[in-house]
Amino acid sequence: MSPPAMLFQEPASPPQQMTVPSKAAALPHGAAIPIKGATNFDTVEAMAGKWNDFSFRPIRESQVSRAMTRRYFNDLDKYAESDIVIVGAGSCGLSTAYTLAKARPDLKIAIVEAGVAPGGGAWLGGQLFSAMIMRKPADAFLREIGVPYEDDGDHSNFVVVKHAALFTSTLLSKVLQFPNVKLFNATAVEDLITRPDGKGGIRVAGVVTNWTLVSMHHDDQSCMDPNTINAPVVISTTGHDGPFGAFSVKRLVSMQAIPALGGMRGLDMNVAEDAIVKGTREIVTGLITGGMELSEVDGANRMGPTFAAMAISGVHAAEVALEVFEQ
Ligand code: 48N
Repeated sequence: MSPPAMLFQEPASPPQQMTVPSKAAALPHGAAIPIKGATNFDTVEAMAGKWNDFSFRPIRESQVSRAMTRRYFNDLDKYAESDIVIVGAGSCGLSTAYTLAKARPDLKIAIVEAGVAPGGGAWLGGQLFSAMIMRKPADAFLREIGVPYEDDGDHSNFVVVKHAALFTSTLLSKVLQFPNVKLFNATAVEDLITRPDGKGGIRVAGVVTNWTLVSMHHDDQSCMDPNTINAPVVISTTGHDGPFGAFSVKRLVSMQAIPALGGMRGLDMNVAEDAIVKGTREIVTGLITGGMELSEVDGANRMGPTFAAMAISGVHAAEVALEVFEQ
């Protein structure tokens, strides 16, 4: 039975084909739109006083969208097979990335960071104070990456970076400039890719990722499947606190790849920092852990507001990873 005519009102005529709204839409990808009246300045100084006629070069919104999405999806494709994945872009993860990328420009290094802002806990010193303390000999890492610091001379056992953000922003800037490094921030590792290790256990062979906001809502939405990155080496530096803290080692326990976590112990600066640097290692085949995530595995003490161990644990984690590649 056909529905009554009044419910079935065919449109009078098919919608007019949308004409090309402007010449821009017909431009090939990335072509420059003819410059009409855009002002040109080679330096910021040259702009002084010329605001009445100031005008940016014209753009079409789709050009912005294509410039962003093309690059992002090219990177997703390129890093779907990475040599090394670093989970967590805190002070340890970034120090690891810097050391690795500098030593091996041939390796593809993907950094997966759950936060929109990388840097983890290293934007402030302690209790929201600005200055960052690093015990010697970690001042050597500061000189390596070009971070200025105050040093009271050889009789002093530590140096002071006047603002923790100076360390983190300098390190982040160096890491992001390496052509063989890609940072996927606002992206969470929500599982590990594993393979049998042939000895009854597992080896880690990559990471499972999702947008962090998606990862945080698996319990209130229907299934939102993840993405993956294959890599023979994963370096997990996910810290000891925060919504995803100590992620990889907790996951290794839940999949019974390691028996249990030691649980981070109380604060003891002298014991904690040496233990973290010395203990940085491959926890299971294919997964290296450093920084404060390690304190959860080993039951190491925490050190509170001193960051030397984070930087040097990163240097050690990079060395462990390179040994895997040199085997
Ligand atoms: O800064 P964190 O938390 O971790 P580390 O180990 O680089 O540095 C630790 C340091 O900041 C301290 O905790 C200081 C020294 N205090 C010690 C003490 O006694 O309290 O960085 C970890 C990063 C963060 O940016 C997280 O967002 C990220 O890892 N992260 C993840 N990213 C992706 N996927 C995950 N599953 C994930 N989990 C954490």
